[in-house]
Amino acid sequence: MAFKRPKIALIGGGQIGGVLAQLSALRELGDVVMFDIVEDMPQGKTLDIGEASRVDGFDIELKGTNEYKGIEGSDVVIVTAGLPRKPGMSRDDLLTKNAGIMKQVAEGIRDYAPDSYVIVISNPLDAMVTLMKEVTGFPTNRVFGQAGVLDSSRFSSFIAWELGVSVKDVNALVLGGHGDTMVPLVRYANVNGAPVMELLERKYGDANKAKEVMDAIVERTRKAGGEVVGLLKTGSAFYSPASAAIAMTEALLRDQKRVLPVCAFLQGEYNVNDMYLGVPAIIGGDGVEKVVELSLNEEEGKMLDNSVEAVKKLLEDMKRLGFL
Ligand code: A3D
Repeated sequence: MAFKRPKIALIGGGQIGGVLAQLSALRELGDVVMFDIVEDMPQGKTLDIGEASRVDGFDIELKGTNEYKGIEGSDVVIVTAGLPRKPGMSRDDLLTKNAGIMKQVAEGIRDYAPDSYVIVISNPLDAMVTLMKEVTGFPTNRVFGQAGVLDSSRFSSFIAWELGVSVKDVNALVLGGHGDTMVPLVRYANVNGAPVMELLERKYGDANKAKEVMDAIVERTRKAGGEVVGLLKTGSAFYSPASAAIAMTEALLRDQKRVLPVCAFLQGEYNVNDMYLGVPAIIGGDGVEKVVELSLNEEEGKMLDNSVEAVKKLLEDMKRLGFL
């Protein structure tokens, strides 16, 4: 048997899809095929990235396609297909459009890459991952979503910037759905083991001020996506979401057993049944290998319940619109 490079399919060749392709190549994670419905665009983007292969020094093949047949044999599929909200569009209109796209994408993956592991990034994330699982019928360890790696990276970055320490030494985790109800876990946040709240109290010499600063960091984390949108004016964050999904892809392809916050299917963990939610999980060669359970205090538990309710509402909307 000859060895061959892994194959990574990107469904959606927009802003995030482009960075995913470039990062996959720079890290030599595998050959890349980019699928999009826009004619010639994925071919052009992948050609452009591929033409830097000599400069960047990667032996990776990049292709663009407008046909699902092109994703045949893919080991990993990363999904960013979707439409942004347009003026005058209601929340239901947007959900109907994006769920329609996701259904189509899931059918393509089911038919042409039946053995693949699927990472969904498209919003509304928790609903789109659920639909992906329903339509493909893949086991839940092979269908998961990216949100928590990014939300946690944002939380960690804000803490590092506030404390003036290297972000490499910050460990901070965000649980829950990808939205305003996400749960940044302040009590577990630490700098190489030192609790962040203790460090803030030492910095300010005042527990109230430390709490105020942390509350602002938590709020900024919850609204970080909107902050970027507000500055960009058109489109949403794309570099950091792509980096986050690449960390997950690398953990999978290199069987790293990393503990990453991902949108995973819960069956009793965190007292949640048969539902996708953002939680830490071991990501290795078999996808979501195990959900890692943290003990939560009453306040954290309540915040997570609140997030679960928000995701449930989203799923009910999907049912009402005939998608689940
Ligand atoms: P964008 O640049 O618009 O790219 C989306 C691409 O999807 C476009 O190239 C479209 O042509 C393509 N597309 C549309 N319909 C189809 C279809 N039926 N099949 C295949 N491709 C199709 O968006 P983006 O790359 O900035 O964002 C992609 C998605 O990620 C959006 O849903 C965002 O809301 C979401 N997003 C999620 C996060 C998370 O952390 C969860 C962060 C940022 C963005």
